[in-house]
Amino acid sequence: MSLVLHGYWRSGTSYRTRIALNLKGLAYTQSTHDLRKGEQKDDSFTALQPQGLVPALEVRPGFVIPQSVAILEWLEETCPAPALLPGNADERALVRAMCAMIGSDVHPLNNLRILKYLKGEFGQDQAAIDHWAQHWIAEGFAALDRMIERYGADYAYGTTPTLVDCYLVPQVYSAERFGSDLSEYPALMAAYERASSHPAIVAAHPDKQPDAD
Ligand SMILES: N[C@@H](CCC(=O)N[C@@H](CS)C(=O)NCC(=O)O)C(=O)O
Repeated sequence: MSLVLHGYWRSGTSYRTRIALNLKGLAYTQSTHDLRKGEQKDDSFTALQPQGLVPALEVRPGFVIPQSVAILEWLEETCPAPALLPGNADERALVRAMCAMIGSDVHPLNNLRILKYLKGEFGQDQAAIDHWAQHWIAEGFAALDRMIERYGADYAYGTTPTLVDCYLVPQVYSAERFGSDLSEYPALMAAYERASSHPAIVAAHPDKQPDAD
């Protein structure tokens, strides 16, 4: 299997995907699409991902998976060890719910195209944009903190890394960039600190990527 991750070093969803690939111990190469230059909208990339959003995982010629949630689920199905989902259905549902708190209810509201739209269509300045991002992060993190308090041990869910860590670590990175106050989420931040020192997760950090500047 020769995997190509189409992404961008600072993209949270690319970061999420790199964490899962690294935790699974899979080799991959990266093809960068510079979001600052709008390269995600180039025809060569929208031929692979019609939305023009990174990431996309090229598995083999002619087979590309768009959407990080689909990529992560595909990785879990095709490379089951080490497992990033627990063994029983109840627990898997909880892990997926915790992922969705970030993946469905926080990240999409803070995505580049949303923020650009707020700026361009509604004339919002950077302070208003940061306020907007901080608001949705605070709402999502408050709920997730309670879930981690209840279900986390060393990691956000249980004692080993799960898909929740793939979502959590990049979202904290993003929250820090938006200037969020993270002191109100002790369980979440403890899980973040634990996960972000895992070697596979360290290696996925944006600053360590070949396209980082
Ligand atoms: N639901 C998508 C979201 C992907 C996404 O929002 N990617 C961002 C980077 S984190 C992007 O490509 N933004 C480019 C843009 O907004 O034009 C996924 O999880 O893959």
